[in-house]
Amino acid sequence: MTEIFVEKDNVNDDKYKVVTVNVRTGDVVEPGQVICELETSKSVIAVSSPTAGYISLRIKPGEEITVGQSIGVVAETPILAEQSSRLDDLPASSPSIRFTRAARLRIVELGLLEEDFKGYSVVSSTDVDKHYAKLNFKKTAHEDLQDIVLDDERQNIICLGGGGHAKMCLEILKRTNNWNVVGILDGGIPMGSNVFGVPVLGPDSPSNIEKVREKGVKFAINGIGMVKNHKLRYRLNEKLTSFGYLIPNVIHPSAIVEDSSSMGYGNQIMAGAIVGSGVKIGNNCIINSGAIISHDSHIADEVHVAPGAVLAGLVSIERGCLIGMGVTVSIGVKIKTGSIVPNGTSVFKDIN
Ligand code: JB2
Repeated sequence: MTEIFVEKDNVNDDKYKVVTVNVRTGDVVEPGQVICELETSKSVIAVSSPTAGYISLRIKPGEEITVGQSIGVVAETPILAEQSSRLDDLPASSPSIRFTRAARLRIVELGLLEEDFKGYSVVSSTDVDKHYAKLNFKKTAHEDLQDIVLDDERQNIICLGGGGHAKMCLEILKRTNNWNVVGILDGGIPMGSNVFGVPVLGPDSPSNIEKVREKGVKFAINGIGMVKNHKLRYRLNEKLTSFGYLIPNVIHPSAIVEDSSSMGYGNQIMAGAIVGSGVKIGNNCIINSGAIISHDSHIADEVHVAPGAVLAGLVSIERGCLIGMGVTVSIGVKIKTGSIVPNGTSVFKDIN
């Protein structure tokens, strides 16, 4: 049985208001399926099911809930789910510090310890990332940046992140041949190692980002896909822009981008994607492998259209949406800011 905790979306909030509840007790849910929406002081956030199974939620629209509170469970059987919904008031297993599931996973991923979070009452994955960044920042003196070799013939560019998505971006940069990737900034990969021959220079501490810029590197690419935490991706874009980097569009040579389409900056159009006639794309979007954006559609900033998603003509996707793998969106449909459309879904009506 998996508890569903509400993570902190912004440091100032301790309470959220339940806007919608999209499931009923006993419904079968898929991992990533949006189960409810909560209003924070800044936006409305979608909460997704952490796993597949029978759901039981203990919240109602209009209710105010505490950040970090368990709002329900996903269980392997409907009976377990129902039993759990009657145990609302049992204390958490760890009365002093409570970790969200995502936080626990992140702690293991980053090699941290739960004891590192003494003094917290609730720990979210964002808290874990922040703690990790602080540790890295402390460890990183100004000179803890590997040397950079600039190229006079090509444009020099730095890549943030060296994981799965970054690899795909590096391949595009390599193929187009106009770019010299001077290095990768990623605190999660040992400094001095390399990804596809590109050296890992160190973490992306502000001093490192600034230092690379001062050495004359004007361009940067955000190589973080962060399906699970796409807000980190936005923050990195803001960080790069604030240090004066230009974030170019990178387009795989096998992608088809019609002449009549237009896009801002920082977009990543991956292998085999199709951007149709009259399509307008904002800034910092990922149009992932094999995705199809049909004619006259409008994709706002920071949208990720995952591999194999198909958008019909005149579709409008607002800022910060994640359109899952294999999703189909019917003609003219509008999907509102920050929506997460689960893998394989067919969307026939507007998501408001
Ligand atoms: O704040 C950060 C940071 N946090 C994690 N700054 C920088 N510069 N790097 C950061 N990272 C690093 O991002 C981690 O240390 C790790 O090396 C990398 C994330 O790699 P991963 O392969 O886990 O995820 P991804 O974001 O590259 O790719 C995800 O999203 C893509 C769209 C994956 O789910 C892919 O499968 C997916 N195609």
